[in-house]
Amino acid sequence: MMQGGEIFMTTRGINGVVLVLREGDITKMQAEAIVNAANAALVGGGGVDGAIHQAAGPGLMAECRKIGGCPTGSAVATSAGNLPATYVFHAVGPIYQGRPEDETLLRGAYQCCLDLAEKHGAQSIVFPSLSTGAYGYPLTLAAPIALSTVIAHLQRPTCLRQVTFALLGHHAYTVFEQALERLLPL
Ligand code: AR6
Repeated sequence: MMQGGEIFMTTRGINGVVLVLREGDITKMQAEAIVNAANAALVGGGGVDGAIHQAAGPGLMAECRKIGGCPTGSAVATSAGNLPATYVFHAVGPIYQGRPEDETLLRGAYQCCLDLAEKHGAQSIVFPSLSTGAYGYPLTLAAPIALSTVIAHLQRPTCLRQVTFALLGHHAYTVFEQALERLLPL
């Protein structure tokens, strides 16, 4: 029986960088950069986007409005308002349609955030599972794409010391855990 308050977490070391899978709400997790699952117009919405804007306060939307938008498969940086972070990286994953481009765009969204982390010298970053809510990307397909993009990035020189995936609900956590076990068996 699971006890209330139990924290589900898995970690791996990659070239001295810690990769963490953690079940829970991304707005409750601490990192220098928090990744938002945004839309191309950067106008806010539900899911991660709603929770991040709610926790950050109205200044975040003002910054997004000034930027004006972000292509699918890419990401833009703002400050983090009231969140315990320095940056929010607003990443736009694809709306899943079962096309080969979906994977390229999903990889691109993760990679752009990793590149923004390098550009800003962020040592820690926390990702949600992009595109797997309102945008309908099947978790079992999205998890290995997300993880393999991060793992490949961490196999090269990086300023990152910790990369965390914040996974809402035990199902999402388990799917990521199984994908990680296949990519980096213990
Ligand atoms: N913390 C961590 N994960 C979460 C949280 C949270 N607080 N809330 C939801 N998830 P979604 P998308 C999970 O819909 O699919 C918005 O309206 C959720 O269970 O947030 O990229 C935007 O404005 C799912 O697995 O993002 C866009 O229009 C994953 O995070 C659109 O939705 C992503 O779900 C983006 O859709």
